[in-house]
Amino acid sequence: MTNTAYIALGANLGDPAATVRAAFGALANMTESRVVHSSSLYRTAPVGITEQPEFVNAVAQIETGLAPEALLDALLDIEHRFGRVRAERNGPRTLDLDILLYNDQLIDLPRLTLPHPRLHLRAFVLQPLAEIAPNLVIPGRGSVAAWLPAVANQGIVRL
Ligand code: A4P
Ligand code: MG
Repeated sequence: MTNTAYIALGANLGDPAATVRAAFGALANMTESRVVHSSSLYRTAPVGITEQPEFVNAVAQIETGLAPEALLDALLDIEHRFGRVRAERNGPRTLDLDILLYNDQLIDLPRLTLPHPRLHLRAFVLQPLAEIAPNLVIPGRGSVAAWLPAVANQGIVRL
């Protein structure tokens, strides 16, 4: 379990807070993996399609023996178990799990981009990330803390 990864959790259908809490448990049960830090839950205004329910978002730091694509498969499997139906991009979802960072790897595959290409633009990712890893540097982009002021206008409340 020598790799460190950060996972973004998001939900805005059903009981999103309960879903995100249960999803932390599912991450902890992934093969060859353990959750090292869990952020607080945050209630966040929808970004992209704004005519949809508010989200609950959080971030987990994990240690894992899974390679990046195997980790993505494990996350997609958890999404399916939580009843995720993919309809419109950026639209409502029972559970969305994204890999934000995997060590300091840069990956550009059709099904996996690392670091997550939009993570530095979103308060719903940056704020929980800053809570559990204040000194984290996004490879190629600089520190999480340095990006926070740019998203200060995005609605986010710690639960
Ligand atoms: N994929 C590529 N890179 C990654 C990665 N680093 N981690 C691929 C996870 N998946 C990655 O994702 C589509 C495909 O992206 C996956 O099959 C995988 O192969 P998806 O989850 O089906 O689609 P999506 O999440 O709707 O699209 P996308 O582009 O991931 O959307 P975003 O940018 O993640 O935004 N507002 C608030 N407040 N909170 C939110 O959580 N989320 C979104 C989704 C929009 N607005 C939001 C929130
Ligand atoms: Mg996703």
